[in-house]
Amino acid sequence: MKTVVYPGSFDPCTNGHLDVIARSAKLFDRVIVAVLVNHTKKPAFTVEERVALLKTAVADLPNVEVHSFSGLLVDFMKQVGATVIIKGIRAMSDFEYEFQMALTNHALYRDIETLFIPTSKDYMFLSSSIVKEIAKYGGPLNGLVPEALIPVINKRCAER
Ligand code: COD
Repeated sequence: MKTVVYPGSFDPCTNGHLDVIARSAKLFDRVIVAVLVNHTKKPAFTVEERVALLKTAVADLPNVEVHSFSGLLVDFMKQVGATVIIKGIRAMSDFEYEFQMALTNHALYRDIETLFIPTSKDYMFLSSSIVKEIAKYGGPLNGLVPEALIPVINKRCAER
């Protein structure tokens, strides 16, 4: 059984993230979405809230689980017995950062491989920051995040 881990901040998850998750779920037996407990950044959503939003969004994907982790990703990978990291790539700027992370994670744990999934063209511009910016000024989030999450995201971003 091939287990892969898709790590991120997911603050909040977007349709870009969910596209990568759904495509990974078709390729692998088990996909673990791993939400980073950020100690340095101040996220809009707590880790529990980010996990809950993701769980709602992936409810129809039976081979997808949502976990949280802190510390090094490679240590989490060892804990869950996975050796493949999935990363989404939008642009060359993503690639440069993700390439460095892939080499670092491989240097930290030789069994680890990182697989890059290119974004779908509809989500090339999409990020959690863009979603928060639109929501803060009351703009429409339709098509950018799952419909069910829109009220929660709008409420939090309006409060900030
Ligand atoms: N289309 C496709 N992919 C996308 C899109 C989109 N529209 N938006 C985002 N993605 C991809 C990103 O490229 C990334 O691969 C993933 O989705 C998650 O994105 P974010 O922004 O939610 O998460 P990041 O980039 O902040 O996550 C960073 C990690 C948590 C993966 C990283 O900081 C980490 O592994 N931290 C743990 C400490 C560690 O082990 N560091 C490495 C060694 S120093």
